[in-house]
Amino acid sequence: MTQYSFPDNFLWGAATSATQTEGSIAHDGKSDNIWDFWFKQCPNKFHDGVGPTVTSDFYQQYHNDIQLMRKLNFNSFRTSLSWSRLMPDGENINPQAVDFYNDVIDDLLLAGIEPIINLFHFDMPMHLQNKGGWENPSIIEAFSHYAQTAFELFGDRVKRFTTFNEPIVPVEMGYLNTYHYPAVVDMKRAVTVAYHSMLASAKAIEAFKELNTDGEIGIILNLTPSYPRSERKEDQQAAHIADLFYNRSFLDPSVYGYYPKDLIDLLDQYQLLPERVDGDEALLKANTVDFLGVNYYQPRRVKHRDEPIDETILTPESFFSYYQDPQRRMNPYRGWEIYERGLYDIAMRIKAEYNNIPWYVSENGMGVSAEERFMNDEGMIEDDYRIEFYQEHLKWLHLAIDEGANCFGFHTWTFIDNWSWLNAYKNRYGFYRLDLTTQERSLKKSGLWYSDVAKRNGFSY
Ligand code: BGP
Repeated sequence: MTQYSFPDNFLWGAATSATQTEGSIAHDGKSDNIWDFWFKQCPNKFHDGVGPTVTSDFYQQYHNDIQLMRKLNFNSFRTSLSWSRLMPDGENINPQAVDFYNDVIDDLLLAGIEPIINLFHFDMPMHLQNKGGWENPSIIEAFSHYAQTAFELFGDRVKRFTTFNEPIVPVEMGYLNTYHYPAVVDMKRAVTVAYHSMLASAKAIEAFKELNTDGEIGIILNLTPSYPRSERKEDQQAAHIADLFYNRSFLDPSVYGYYPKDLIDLLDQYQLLPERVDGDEALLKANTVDFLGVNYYQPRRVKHRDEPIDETILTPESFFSYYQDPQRRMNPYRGWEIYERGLYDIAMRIKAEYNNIPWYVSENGMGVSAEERFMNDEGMIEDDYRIEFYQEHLKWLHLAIDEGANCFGFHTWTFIDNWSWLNAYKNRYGFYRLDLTTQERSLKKSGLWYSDVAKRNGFSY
């Protein structure tokens, strides 16, 4: 048996987001975000017709849920603030939202759980989306005003904030395919959305630094290592381009404060560069992150694209193709590849190419359908597949840390089964099973296992 011990003060916990757990979407002054609006407009767009109204009801049940986290020996937990709850009209602060988030933060601290607070997790307030959302440059000021408000309200107790969770996702899902609102396909607009997100992140970081607190600010990125099909120059170039679009377009401005030259040249060549104004470069350069959160689910396997580029409908995939490695192992429910070593590769890359900046695994998890199949006589779901999934990722992470990776924690996705943007409750990820009829939470075997890992700061295998 090998003992896998993690560094002192390593963070153990889970992540989630406001929209996926809070519910109460029209309560206590909250205004609509794009999800609330879209669900009202087109419920059929949502899996099983289930929208963000059906959640684990964190808005009402946070106290109980935090006790459950404590039982699992969490020492940290990440969720997001709902922008449309905290500032329903973008200007005025909603006192009921302040009370709610204050209570959540205080409860977490009382339970010995560090709150990590994220500001944006896919949930643009509708009144801002109506003005163009991330496309309109005025969003940069609006976001930094919201961010500053959050820092002032909660920064006395929250020591780690993050500006965004996966900023590529609203770009990709909302502007390159039609899964998220506003569901358009337009690469030029997508690039603008990505650019404004990065400027907004930098502006929020500037506001944070001006407050001069003892806290830290980071960003959460879903990094997808891009592996070329072969050593051929063309496949390598395809992997390089996939990496530019999906990783480095957020990683480089966040950590270095500037964009990769290859990316700028490529966008320029296809007239895709966003409008830039004086001061943008300096803003990015001066406001880089203190730490990174890395969400890791799966890699990208890419190859040279043989078909000619159709300039009338450009997307990142105009410049490379995907291929399926016959050896790969899949999570058949979510359709994502399981490749644990990818986490090690990310860790080594951050060490070698990104100044070994402090980072933590901010999401990693396995969504599985129809888990009631695995329920034992005592009513516990025996999700050994999930335990194995985490164990294998943690082994690679442990090796990376041994080799000098500056990783300070591991958060799973997620704590209680939660609502998913595209799949509602089809794939479950939680340590606790959520009964949607009774709201009952029941511990899965993986939760029991994780509580032990968190307690012992590691595991033996
Ligand atoms: C991440 C998101 C989460 C969560 C998770 C699982 O990309 O940050 O919000 O949804 O993926 O994905 P899904 O719910 O689509 O299975």
